[in-house]
Amino acid sequence: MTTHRNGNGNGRGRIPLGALCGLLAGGAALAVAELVSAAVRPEAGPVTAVGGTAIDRTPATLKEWAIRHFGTHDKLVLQIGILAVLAVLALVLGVVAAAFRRTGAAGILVFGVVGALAATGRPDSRSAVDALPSVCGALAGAALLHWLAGRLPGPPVGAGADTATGTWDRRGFVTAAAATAAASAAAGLLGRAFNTSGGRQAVASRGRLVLPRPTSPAAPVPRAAFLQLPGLSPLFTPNADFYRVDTALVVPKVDASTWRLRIHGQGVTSPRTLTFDDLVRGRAGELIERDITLACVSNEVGGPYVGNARWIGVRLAGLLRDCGVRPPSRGGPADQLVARSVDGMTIGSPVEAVLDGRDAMLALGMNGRPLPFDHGFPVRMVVPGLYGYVSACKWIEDIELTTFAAYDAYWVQRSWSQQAPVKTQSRIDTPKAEARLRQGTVMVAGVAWAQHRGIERVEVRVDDGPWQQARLADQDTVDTWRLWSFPWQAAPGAHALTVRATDGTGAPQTEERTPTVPDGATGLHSIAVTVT
Ligand SMILES: Nc1nc2c(c(=O)[nH]1)N[C@H]1C(S)=C(S)[C@@H](COP(=O)(O)O)O[C@H]1N2
Ligand SMILES: [Mo]
Repeated sequence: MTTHRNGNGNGRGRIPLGALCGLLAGGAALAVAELVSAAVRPEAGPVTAVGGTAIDRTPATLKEWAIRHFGTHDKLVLQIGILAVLAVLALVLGVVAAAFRRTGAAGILVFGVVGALAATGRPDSRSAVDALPSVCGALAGAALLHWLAGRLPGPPVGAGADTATGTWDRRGFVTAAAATAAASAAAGLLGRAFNTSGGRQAVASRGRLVLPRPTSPAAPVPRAAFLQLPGLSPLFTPNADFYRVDTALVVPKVDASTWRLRIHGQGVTSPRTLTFDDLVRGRAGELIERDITLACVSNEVGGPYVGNARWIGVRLAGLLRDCGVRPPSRGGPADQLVARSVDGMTIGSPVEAVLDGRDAMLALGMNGRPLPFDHGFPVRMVVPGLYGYVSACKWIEDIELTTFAAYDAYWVQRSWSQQAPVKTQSRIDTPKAEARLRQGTVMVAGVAWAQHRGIERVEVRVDDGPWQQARLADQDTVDTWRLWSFPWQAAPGAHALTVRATDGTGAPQTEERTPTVPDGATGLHSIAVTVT
């Protein structure tokens, strides 16, 4: 039998009520942290910071698994996972607080320290102020738990140290809980609203941008390069549909008017710091417009992480030469160009490739629009023929010339190759895998890419039959993917359709299946369909 105190509280419900207090305190902590992060930096919020740290520390295999299963939602899944874990821990701390309220409250402070360490340890953290959201949130949560748990009914186990200030009656507790939850929700939503509308300067600077007229426009696209069939990718991927792969839990919002790009390092005889205006006005180098297909090394055979766009930007080779950079083949000391982004990503490209005459650029326009924030506004790199993780730094702010021997960039530190030219690939877009089709003529169609080598031939195989030539749409450039189609006389039954491409050097796509790690998947895309 439990002791009666103040005539109303008996011990029943002390544990579940404690758990509820824990949840309320945890929610309040996150809400306060969210609100404070709006004043500090959205990226400094504890969930974002811990999530970012988790992304950086996740082994490549697990990351591949997450991308494969959750696709572009992998980050949302991660954040929900963190919140779920925090909710369970808050419940536990609440139960602890019901017995030992100082210990429970101290537990919340420990989480504050973890969040603060994660926030200040991020590569984009520039000041200890980033600890504030976690610290303020934890202090608020701990104080709240201490207060709520202090008046729970029944005797606290650790009663010796804790003198209760009274006991909640039912109405008092419900009122306190509801008020706390409402205040947390309001603070959290307010913080969220500030955080998402944040970067107003950045949004304004993007809105003001009028894309410059390129001095070297893209060559006209042959009319026969376009091919429109239901289910087939368009030649140009609309910005809104363009795949997105990056480690940013909060998309960086960079103000173009204060943005700077520093170019420095080995063999850079005249280091430069460029403004956005320097790029737009052509003072940094020739403005070129080019059609380039971008592909992710994490793309599985037949996967979606590839897209084609028309980019406008400054030719990187001329700019680097103006800074004194020479390719290794001409005696330059640096063989690696390391691009660094505002969010601390590092991407290393071979200097030789960047200077070999291909259209490597600092892009500021994508399909006739300023770069979308998701795709690197204000400036990103694009290098035809190399996977994104070794070429396409978004939100770039620094270029350092160094060597592959001296430095491993972000993904290379995580078991990917230092160098990764795009592998020849082809994909069936239509029909879809497992489609049920009517017998007769079925249009099989898709895309094939081998950036900077071009696509020379695409063939389709039905079941174990012979390879048959597909019809190729015209080539736009060797740096773009090529659309193809194959009118198939489909007979009833279950069938497998397989595609293979041959690149511009005459090398057929390899049939050997290899995983995406360490330098891109190989193998043929094959789908099963049923014809009735
Ligand atoms: N700052 C930054 N740039 C980045 C990345 C990143 O995580 N952070 N990911 C790279 C990878 S792996 C790819 S495939 C391309 C994807 O570009 P997209 O999201 O515009 O399609 O961006 C590259 N640039
Ligand atoms: Mo990628």
